[in-house]
Order: sequence, then C-alpha cells, then structure tokens
Amino acid sequence: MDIDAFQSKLNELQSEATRRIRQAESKDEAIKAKNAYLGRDGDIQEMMSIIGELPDEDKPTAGRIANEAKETVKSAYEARLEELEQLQLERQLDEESVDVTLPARTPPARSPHPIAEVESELIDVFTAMGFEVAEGPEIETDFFNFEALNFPEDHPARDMQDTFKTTDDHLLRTHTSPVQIRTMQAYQPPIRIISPGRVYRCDDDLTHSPVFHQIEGLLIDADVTMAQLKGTLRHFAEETFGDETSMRFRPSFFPFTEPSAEVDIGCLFCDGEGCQVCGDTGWLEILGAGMVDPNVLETVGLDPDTYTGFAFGMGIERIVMLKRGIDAIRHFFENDLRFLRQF
Ligand code: FA5
Repeated sequence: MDIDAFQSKLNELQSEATRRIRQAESKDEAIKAKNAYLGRDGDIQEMMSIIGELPDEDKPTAGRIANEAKETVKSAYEARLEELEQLQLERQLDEESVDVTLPARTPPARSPHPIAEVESELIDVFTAMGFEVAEGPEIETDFFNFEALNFPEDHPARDMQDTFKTTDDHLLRTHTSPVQIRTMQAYQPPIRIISPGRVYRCDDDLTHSPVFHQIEGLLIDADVTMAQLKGTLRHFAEETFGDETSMRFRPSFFPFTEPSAEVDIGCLFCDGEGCQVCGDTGWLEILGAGMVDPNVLETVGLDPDTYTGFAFGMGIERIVMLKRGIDAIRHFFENDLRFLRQF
C-alpha cells in the first residue's frame, strides 16, 4: 500500500465512522460505532499497524493523517454524546411540561372535626354570658390536679379518676379542674372563666376514651349562689340542646365542691320515656358541678367568708355524641374519613 492508497482508505473509514456516529440514536449505539473504528481491533486503529509497512519517507505523513482521522472521529463522537444528552433533556421537559391553561386544582372541601366544632359552639354559649377562656398544661403536677382540689394523698376519692403518671409528681391531667386553681392563684375575684382542653384517664369502653375533652367553668365572687349555677347551666342546656330540654340536679360528690351535683338532661332520644340510650331512666348525665369547697378557696388564699363560687365540668365527646347521634366514642379518634366526611 502506498501513501495515496493509505490516505484514501483512511478518508473512507473516517467518513464512514463519523456518519455512523452521527446516526446513533443512543449513547450505547454511539459507543459501539466509535469502538468499531477506534477500539483495539477498530478499523482506523488497524490502519496504525499498516504505517510500519509504508516507505520510511511516508511514515511521518501517514502517522499525522492517521492521528488527525482519529481526532476527527473522537470529536464527532463527543459532539454526538452532547446532542443525545440534550435531546434526552428536551424529551423529558416535553413530557413533564406544565399546561398553564389547565384549570387550577381546588383543595378538597374541609370541615372542622366534630369535637372542635362543638367545642367552639360551647365556647360561644359561655363567652356570650361573660365567661373568658383560660388554658392550662396537659402535664400537671399532683398539687394542681389533686391536692389543691381537696383530694388528700391516698384518699379513696382519687380512685374515681384512673390516672397516667409520668413521674412521681407529674401526671397527664385527669380533668380540666386544675385550671381553676391556676386561675385563682393568678387573678383576684371576680373570676369568670371556662377552660376547654384535652384530658387523660386510664379508661377504654364504648363511652370512655383514654383521651377526651372537657370544658371547665368557674365563677368566683361575693355572694355567688347555687341558684346562679342552676340558671347558668339551664341557659347552656337550652342553647345547646334546645329550649324544651328538661334538666335535673342529682346530689353527688366531688372533693372540690360542696354541695356537689351531677346534672342530667331529659333524654333527647325518647323525650324522657325511657330507651336503650338512657338505660330506661329518661335522663342523660352530662356534667358534674357544685359550689366551690371552702378548703379549695383557702388553699389559693381566698377568704371563704368573703368569696363563694360555683364550678362545673363537662365531657365534650358526650355532648357531641348526643347532639350528632354517635354510638361509640372511639370514632372520634380513629381518623376514618368515612366517619369524618359526614360532618
Ligand atoms: C370531673 O372530671 C370533674 N372535674 C367535673 C367537675 C368540675 C365537677 C367542676 C364539679 C365541678 P367526672 O369524672 O364526672 O368529673 O367527669 C366529667 C365528665 O367527663 C363526665 O360526665 C363525662 O362526660 C366525661 N368523661 C369522664 N371520663 C371520660 C372518658 N374516659 N371518656 C370520655 N368522657 C369522659
């Protein structure tokens, strides 16, 4: 082979190689095409071994043009890789492109959780009567949850509220009544507060949950009477359950009120006739209440000869269940959308 034949063979291979590389549709195809010419057994690579057989004076020219051909093919290969990457990116952008003319996605319709809804209805009823909202911590000390409320240590009255303790002195509050103590310590009478919030007890059945909600009420002033307690709760019952609702006070016991009462409303399901829901009594228990015990007033430094007061505490779940006809308390805490979407 002479230098002219060498050159024309090389030209032929170079244009073949660049054409194949430019036509490659993928990175793999481009690599394959490049290797067919520049790889160890590639056609252009093999031309290098022929250089040795050329006359001495042609060897430098042959070496130069062979290297130039290799460089040209390599450049074509690199350019094609870049093009392929660009194409791939464009294809991806095309697929993922946003159609700005599409109508906007509207967020799904939301509604408050039934407990939050009734809680805020109850807050409206009491704030309209002049009560203010007060809050307290859910992790309480034994002092605020029990001792200051006249539950002596080891007294059987503590057994009424099965308790989650976190340390010897700390517990998850079992009722909202500790907010009474915190408020009386912080403010002078007249005091008129309601305190909604989460409370915890080691309970679990159809009508009792380990976490539930209460609303506490407290009114302290000179000459507060039980008649005012009854009037306040009667107004609450009428606003919450309707004007025709009947109500009764039954004597009861709470360590922090004296006298104490459980308050029932006439059964909403049978109009007092007696049914399964009210256990054939015609009445449904909705809250505990009473006149603030003088011992409690003394503990917070108020003179029981000057001040009197009433307090009440109700379970919110119980009220929602009655108002909305819900048969098991656990529905509130299961987050089942089939339940929640009904409200
Ligand atoms: C109390 O918790 C008193 N602190 C209420 C009170 C306040 C009385 C102020 C006097 C003065 P009791 O343990 O009865 O009382 O609970 C009040 C209400 O919470 C009950 O009527 C009931 O509706 C609700 N309740 C009690 N335990 C649970 C529970 N595990 N799950 C859901 N609701 C509950």
